[in-house]
Amino acid sequence: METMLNEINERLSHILDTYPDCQTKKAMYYSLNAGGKRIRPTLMLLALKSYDINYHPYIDIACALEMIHTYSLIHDDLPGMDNDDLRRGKPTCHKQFDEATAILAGDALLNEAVNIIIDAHLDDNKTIKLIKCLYQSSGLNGMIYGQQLDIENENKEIDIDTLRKIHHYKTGKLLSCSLKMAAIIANEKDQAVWEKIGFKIGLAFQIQDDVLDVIGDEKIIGKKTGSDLQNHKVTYVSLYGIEKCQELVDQLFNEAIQLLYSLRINHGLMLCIFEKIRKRVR
Ligand code: GRG
Repeated sequence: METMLNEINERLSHILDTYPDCQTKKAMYYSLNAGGKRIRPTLMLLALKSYDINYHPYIDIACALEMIHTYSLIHDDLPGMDNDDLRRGKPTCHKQFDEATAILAGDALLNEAVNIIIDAHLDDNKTIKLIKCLYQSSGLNGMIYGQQLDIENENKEIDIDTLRKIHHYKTGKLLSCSLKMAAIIANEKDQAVWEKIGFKIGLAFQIQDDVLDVIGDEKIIGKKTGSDLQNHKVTYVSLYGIEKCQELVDQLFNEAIQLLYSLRINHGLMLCIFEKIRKRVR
């Protein structure tokens, strides 16, 4: 997995090298290299590997996923959105640079991600399907809708169904897209199962985020904990408590594993990454 991470990082740097030198490029570089866990590209490439497919021709597709993820974080931190000063223990993009540069860096990542997929020179039919999957998952039928729901429900006493819906779109869509993209390349018939697995992992991931906001280590997470409580935010923890949340996370991972076993793949790699995510402390 370490080699795969290095390959993703090297490729992202190489992609950035192709753009003209300017503040926007520096900000893109800054945010892409600010310590992200690379969960989405890693999931995609490991899913490909579990089909015994050589993942190297597809690293750029995985990089496109990380670019979309990074754009969403840069824009999410902006004063007009969450107005955060810190991400992963470092100043957010607009704090390190300025607001205009952060907006442009996010916009550039969003726009260049599609060019990266086109320039990967895959079969045309696959290219179109991959682009459709990525941009439907991140667009207004996906991540952006999740953000919209989150904003309009701020400071409201929402119920569990609304909370689940927010997470489904905001976190689940892009995460399950990572796995669905692997299926588009490897075996299109498996897409629906991977999508379901992605939503289970995505929800578990988000519940873990709520738990980490209460019991996580600030130094490891890279931001202040307790913010949900302070902002009177309805979370899985406020609705269920820590212990029940941990049970829910385990249950979601077990359901994801059951689904995984319905696929004709080498299961070991995915089991390994699921376990890593299940035990995550940041
Ligand atoms: C398009 C403006 C705009 C926003 C989209 C996804 C999103 C909405 C905002 C990001 C903020 C957020 C907390 C989303 C929930 C998903 C989540 C837990 C993101 C963090 O993902 P990690 O932990 O991040 O994979 P790293 O730091 O490892 O890259």
